[in-house]
Amino acid sequence: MSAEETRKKGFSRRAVMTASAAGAVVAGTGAATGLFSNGITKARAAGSAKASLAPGELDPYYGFWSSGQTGEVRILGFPSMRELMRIPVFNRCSATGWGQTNESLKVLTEGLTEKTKNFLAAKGMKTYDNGDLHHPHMSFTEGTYDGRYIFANDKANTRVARIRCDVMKCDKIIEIPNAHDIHGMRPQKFPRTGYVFANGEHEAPLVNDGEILDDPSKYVNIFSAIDGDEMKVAWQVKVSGNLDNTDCDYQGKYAFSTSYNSEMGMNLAEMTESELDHVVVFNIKAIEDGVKAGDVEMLNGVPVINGLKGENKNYTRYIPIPNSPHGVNAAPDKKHIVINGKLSPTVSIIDVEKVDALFADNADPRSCIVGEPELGLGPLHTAFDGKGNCFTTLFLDSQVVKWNMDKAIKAFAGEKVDPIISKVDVHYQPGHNSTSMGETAEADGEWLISMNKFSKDRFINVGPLKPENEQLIDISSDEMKVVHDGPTFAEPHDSIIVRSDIVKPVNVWKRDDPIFADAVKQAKADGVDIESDDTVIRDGNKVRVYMTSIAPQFGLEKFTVKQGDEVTVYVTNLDDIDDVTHGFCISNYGVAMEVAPQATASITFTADRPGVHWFYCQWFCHALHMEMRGRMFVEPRAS
Ligand code: CUK
Ligand code: CUA
Repeated sequence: MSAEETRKKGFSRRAVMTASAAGAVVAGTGAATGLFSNGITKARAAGSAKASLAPGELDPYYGFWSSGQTGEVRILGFPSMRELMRIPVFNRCSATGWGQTNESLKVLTEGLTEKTKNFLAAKGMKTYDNGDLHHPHMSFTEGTYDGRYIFANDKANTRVARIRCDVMKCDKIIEIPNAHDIHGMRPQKFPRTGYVFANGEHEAPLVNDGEILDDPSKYVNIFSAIDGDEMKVAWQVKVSGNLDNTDCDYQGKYAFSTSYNSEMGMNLAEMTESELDHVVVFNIKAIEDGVKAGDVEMLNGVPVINGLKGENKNYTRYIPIPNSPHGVNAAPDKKHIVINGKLSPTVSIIDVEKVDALFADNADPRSCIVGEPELGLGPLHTAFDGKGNCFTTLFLDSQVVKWNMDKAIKAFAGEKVDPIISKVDVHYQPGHNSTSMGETAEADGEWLISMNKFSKDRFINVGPLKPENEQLIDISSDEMKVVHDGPTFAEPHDSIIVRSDIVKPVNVWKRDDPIFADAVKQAKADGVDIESDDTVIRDGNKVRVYMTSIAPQFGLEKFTVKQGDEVTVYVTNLDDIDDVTHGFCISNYGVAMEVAPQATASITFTADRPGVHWFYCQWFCHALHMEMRGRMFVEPRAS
C-alpha cells in the first residue's frame, strides 16, 4: 500500500493514536496531544475531524448513560468518556436529597397508582427505593434529537421517567398500570415525541389481584403508548409473547417490538422451544382510530386494545423471526429496521415500506423482510454510521461486526456478495452499542461505544464484583479501532451520544420554575417573600422555616421548634453565579439536600430529637464554607 493509500484509508492516523496511547508524545504539523482526565491519550492529526481534548477543552458530544440497577442516569462528556454528572431518577441520592426533598418526593410519588401507594404505605414507604433503568432516549422532532427531554424506563417497578434537559433533573415519573416490568422503551421519531413506546416484559393476568395464579393461558403482555408531553398513558395494546425491545419508524406509522418467548413458556425449556419467535408491529393510526371508536376495554383508566395474535384486526401484525430476537434498531436511512437475533446468528432487516401490505392486503408477514445476514454468535444490538453501514454487538463472540445494509439486502436477493466488512474484538460480552447520533437521521459515523458486560482482566482487581467495560471505538474507517477502555459501575445497559449543540442546559434556575412552584405558593400563603424573608411560621404543630442563602451565610443563624413538630425547611439560594450551589444538612437528623443557584428546595421532617442540632452547608461554596452553618433548637416536650 502506498503512503497515499495508507493516508486515505486513515491508517496513518490510527498509527499515531496507537503510538500516543502507548505514552509517546506525538507532535507534527498541526498535531497536538491531550491527556484525558481518566487516562486516554489521543493525538490530533492535521485535518482530522476528531479533536483530542486537552485539559479545559470541551467534548463535542454529550453521552447519556443508563445505570441499570443503580437507577440513575449519568452524563458523560464524549468522546473523552469523562463522567460529568449523575441524575438521580429511581434511586436515592445522598448528595442532592433526591428521595428526601418535597420537590423530589412529589415526582417520585404523584405518578404511582393508588394500589401501589397503599401497598407501600403499609410498609411505611412513600415510594420505591430501587429501580432498574435500562434505556435512556432523548425526545425527537422530525427524526432527530431536539434537546427537550430524556425518557427512561424502570424494569424493576414498571415506571417511565422524564428528565428535563434544561436543568438535567427528573420532573415526572409515572407507573404504567396493567403492564409488568417496563423494558424496551423508545420515543416516537416523527413528526415528534409525541408518544413514548414502552414494552411490558413479563406476562401476567390482566387483572392481577390473585384470582388467577398458575394459569399462564390467562397471562398477557402489554405494550403502552405514553403521551410524553403529559406523561400519561394514552393507550395500551394486549399482545402475545414477552416484549423485549422496541423502536419505531421515521414515518410515524409503526412501532416494532421484539418478542422472545412467543411460546409463553414459564421455564427456560418452554421459553426456547420453538425455532421462531416474532416481532410485533403496531399500526399507530389504526390503534388511535380503534381507541376513538371505543374498541377498547377500560382498565385502570387506560383504553386497552386487543392486539393478540390471531385477532387479525388492523392493530398488530406478528412477523416470525428466528429464535429469541432482542434489540430493535431503526436505521438512519429511514427505511430499514434491524432485528437482532440473539439465539440466532442472524439479524433480520425489515423494510418499513413493505409493512403497509401486511395490514392493507394481509400479505405474508415475512414479506417485509428484505435481508437476514448471518453475522456471528449472539447478535444483540445494532448501531449505524449514516453511511449505509451497521455495527452489531455479538455477545457470545465478544465482537462487534461492521456490515453493509445494501450488500445484506442484495445477498438476500441472491447476489453473491458478503455484507460483512470487518470485526473487532471487545472485552467482553457486549450488550448495547451506540454510535454518535446513531439512532437519529443525523447519524455521523464518528464513534461507536460498545457496552461490555464483563471486564475480567482489563483492570486492576477490585474484588469479586467487577466493573463493566465500555469501549470507545473509532469507526471513521473500515477497520474499527478500540481506542479507550471505560470502566463503569452497575450497570449501564444503554447510552445515547448526542451532539453538544443540541443540548442547552441553563446555568442557574429560573425563579418561576415549576419544580419548586409548590414551595413558592406555600410561602405566598404564609405571607412570606421567599426571596428575602428569613422567618419561622407556626401553624399548629406544623412549622415552616423559610431561609435564604448567600455564600457563606444562611439567612437564619438559629431557629427554634418543639419536639414532635413537623418541620419544613425551605432554603432559597439567592446566589446567581454558576457553580455556587449550597447544601442544607441537619446533622444527626438524616436531613440533607442540594440548593443550586436561584433554586428553592424544601425538606420535611419530624423534630423528634430534642437539643441543639447544627445545620450546615454541605456543598463546598466559598472560602468560608465551613462557617456556613446555624443551630436548630428543639425544645423538649413537656413531660
Ligand atoms: S437490554 Cu435491558 S436486559 Cu437494553 Cu439489551 Cu440488556
Ligand atoms: Cu454554602 Cu457551602
